[in-house]
Amino acid sequence: WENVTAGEHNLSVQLTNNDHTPVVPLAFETVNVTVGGNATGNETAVTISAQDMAFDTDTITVPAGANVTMTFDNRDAGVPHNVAVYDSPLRSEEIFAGEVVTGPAETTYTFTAPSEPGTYYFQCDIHPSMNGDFIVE
Ligand SMILES: [Cu+2]
Repeated sequence: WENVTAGEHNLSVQLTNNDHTPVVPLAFETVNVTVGGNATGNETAVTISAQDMAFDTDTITVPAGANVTMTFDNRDAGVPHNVAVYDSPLRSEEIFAGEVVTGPAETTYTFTAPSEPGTYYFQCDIHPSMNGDFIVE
């Protein structure tokens, strides 16, 4: 499994007949798993999509220093987009620049958020009018 949220999960299997009724005697097993992050538990997942030349959000918020998993869904057929994070709209410092994908396509970016809380900036590098605040808190 990918993109499993942090926390406790139960995984269960049960043996059944072809019609999905349980075999008798019952045969099943359950395991409890805890999905954690690193020692600080600082994992976060965000999703963003692009459609009709616009992102579906103008704000992305992540914890400071988090290991970010960003699922990006480009729904614009034949149009290349990415998501890139900079220090500010002046883009004097690049924090992360995601690979450009041509829609319809979904991709997963992973990067580390700045350790310093504040309001940063994200945009599509191909279409900088697609942008918003990348908030680190
Ligand atoms: Cu774009």
